[in-house]
Amino acid sequence: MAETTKTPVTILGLGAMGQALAATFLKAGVPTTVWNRTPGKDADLLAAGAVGVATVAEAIDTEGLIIAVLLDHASVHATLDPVADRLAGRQLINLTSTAPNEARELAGWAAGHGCDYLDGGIMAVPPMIGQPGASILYSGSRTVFDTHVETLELLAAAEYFGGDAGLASTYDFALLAAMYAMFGGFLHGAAMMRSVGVPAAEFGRRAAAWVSAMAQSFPHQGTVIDTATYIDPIQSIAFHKAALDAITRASRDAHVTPDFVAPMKTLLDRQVADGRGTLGFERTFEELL
Ligand code: FVH
Repeated sequence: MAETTKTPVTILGLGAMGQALAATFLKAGVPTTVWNRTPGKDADLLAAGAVGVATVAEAIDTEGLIIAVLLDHASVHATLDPVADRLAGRQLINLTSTAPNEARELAGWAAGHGCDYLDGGIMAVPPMIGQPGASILYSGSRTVFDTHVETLELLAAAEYFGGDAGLASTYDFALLAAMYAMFGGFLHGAAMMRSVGVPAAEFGRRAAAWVSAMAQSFPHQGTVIDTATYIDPIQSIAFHKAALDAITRASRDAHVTPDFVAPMKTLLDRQVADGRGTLGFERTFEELL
C-alpha cells in the first residue's frame, strides 16, 4: 500500500460536528485520531479507520495537527488545562464556538504554553461538512493556517482573516446574529399566516424567495452605513416606522405577539421622537453603537 503523506489530525470532541469532521478526514485518507470525554461515540469512526484513544494526554501525544471541536470555551479549558504542559511546540485549531474575547484568551493561553493557535468559526451544520457551500472562517496563527490549508479545505472552504484570534469569531457571531433575526422574522410571519390558515411550509417557500431578494440590498446598505449618507433616502425612518406600526397592529389582530418586531419598532420610534424621521433607515445602525 502506498505510504500516505497526509498530515495526521487529532480530533478532540465527537459531538455531531466532531464526528462529521473526523468522518470527512477519514474519507479523504487523512490519518485521524479521535477522543471524546464520554466513551462510545467513536464506533463508526473506528470502523472507518480512525484510531481511538481513551485519554486527552494520549490524543495530544500523537503527531500532527490538533483540532478541538467541543461545546464551548469552558469545555476547551476543561479538556486542555490538564494537558497544557504537553502542548509546547504543537499546533492547535479550535473550531469550538467561542466569543471573540474567549478566542483571544485561548490564543494567549496557548502561546503561554508554547502552542501555536488558530481559531475557527464553522459556517455549516454537520451534514454540510465536506460539501460545497460549507465554509470555515479562521484567524490567529497564519503559520498554522498556511501549513494546513489543504487539509482544512477538505472540510469546507477555508478563509483566513488575520492574526487577531477573535476576528473569525466576530465574523461568525455577526453572521449568526443576522441569521437569528431572519429566523425570528420567519417564525413571526408564519404565526401571522397561521391566523388565515396558511401552512408554515407554504409560507416558508414564499419567505425564502422574498428574504433572498431583499438580502441583495445588504452591500448597498453597508455602503450607506460606511459613508454615513443618511440624508435624502429612498425610504425614510418615518416610512419604516409606519410600516412597523401597521405590522404590530396586524399581528395583534391576528393574536400574534409583536415581541419579535418590537425591538426594531423601538429603535425607529426613538429616532422619530429625536427628530430623525426623514433620515434613511440605515441610520438605525448608529442606534446600536
Ligand atoms: N452542530 C452545529 O450545527 C454547529 C454548527 C456551527 C458550529 N457549531 C459549534 O461546534 C461545536 C461542537 O458542536 P457539536 O454539534 O459537535 O456539539 P455537541 O453535539 O453538543 O457536542 C459537544 C461536544 O463537546 C463535548 N463536551 C461538552 N462539555 C465538555 C467538557 N466539559 N469537557 C470535555 N468535553 C465536553 C461533548 O462531549 P460528551 O458530552 O460527549 O462527553 C461533545 O463531544 C460547538 O461549539 C458548536 O457551537 C456546531
